[in-house]
Amino acid sequence: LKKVADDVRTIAEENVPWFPRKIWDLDKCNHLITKYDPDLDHEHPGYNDPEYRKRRTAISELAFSYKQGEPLPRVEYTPEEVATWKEVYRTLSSIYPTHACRQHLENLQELEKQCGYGESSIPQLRDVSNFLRERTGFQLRPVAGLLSARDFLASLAFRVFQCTQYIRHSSTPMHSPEPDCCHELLGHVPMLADKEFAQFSQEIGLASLGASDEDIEKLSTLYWFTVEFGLCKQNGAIKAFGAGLLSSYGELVYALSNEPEYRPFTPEECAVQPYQDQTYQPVYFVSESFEDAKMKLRQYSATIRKAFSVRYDPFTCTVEVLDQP
Ligand code: HBI
Ligand code: FE
Repeated sequence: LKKVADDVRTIAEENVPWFPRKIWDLDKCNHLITKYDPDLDHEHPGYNDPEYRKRRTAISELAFSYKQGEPLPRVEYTPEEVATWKEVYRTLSSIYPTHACRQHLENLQELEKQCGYGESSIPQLRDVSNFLRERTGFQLRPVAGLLSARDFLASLAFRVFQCTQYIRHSSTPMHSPEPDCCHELLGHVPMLADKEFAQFSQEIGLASLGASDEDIEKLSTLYWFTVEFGLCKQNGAIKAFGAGLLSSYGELVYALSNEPEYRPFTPEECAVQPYQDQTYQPVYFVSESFEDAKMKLRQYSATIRKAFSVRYDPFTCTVEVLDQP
């Protein structure tokens, strides 16, 4: 009888997609999706600008050659790049007080005090990563562009956030088809400095490890409608916590305009909601709080079919794999 049970387990394990077990395995989580790459996407505002593409490639090289544990590369930004940053910073800062959630506002203030945030220079990932490590244990890692959802989510399990370092094209300061440092530094970083939100992010990552392609798709949709485009209730008003909103003036205004549809956050519903990344979202999910969203995510994660469970060991930066009882 025991023999049969062992065989069953072996078969289940063989079907599990590879996943990183230790933080250093993230060096292998580097599969890029090129759909919005300025060298290949004709719609990219930098497609017809060889100077921009050269610069974007040079900064991407820093990410390609990066190995876990090395000091994060510093980039000396050009006056043109800083001018783009300044415009983005100014415009977004003007509506944060009315549109951003409390955690974002408070942490952005801290970043201004402690991390050199402001409109006159683009913060360096190294300084920002050190700030986050102190706050929530999250660290940044440079990435060359859009990663596969599996690789991107896996890094969250280790409290590592994959962060682009190049900036959007100067002709479109209010929009970028791909993630850029404005999106990461203004949208994601202030949120990753919040303990409850950091925990929520890591738990999406843990749920993704070794999951089927179908479940990765669901988790990445869940990520999309929360970490990227999530809204939450605060003091009776709806505020934004999603980084895609907090880094896009147009969609941030639209999202809180009462024009789109609002639904209470339920992971089951959210995970299968079709979305598109070319225009504003037709529907947004509203969380009661990060605590509430985290508890709902936990219940949802427990329903994902896996032959094992995982636990993160922060002392060794490894994932322990436990057999389901
Ligand atoms: N890659 N660099 C980067 N940044 C993202 O925000 C990102 C990604 N790859 C996939 C992805 N987001 C989405 O699929 C999420 O829904 C996981
Ligand atoms: Fe993002």
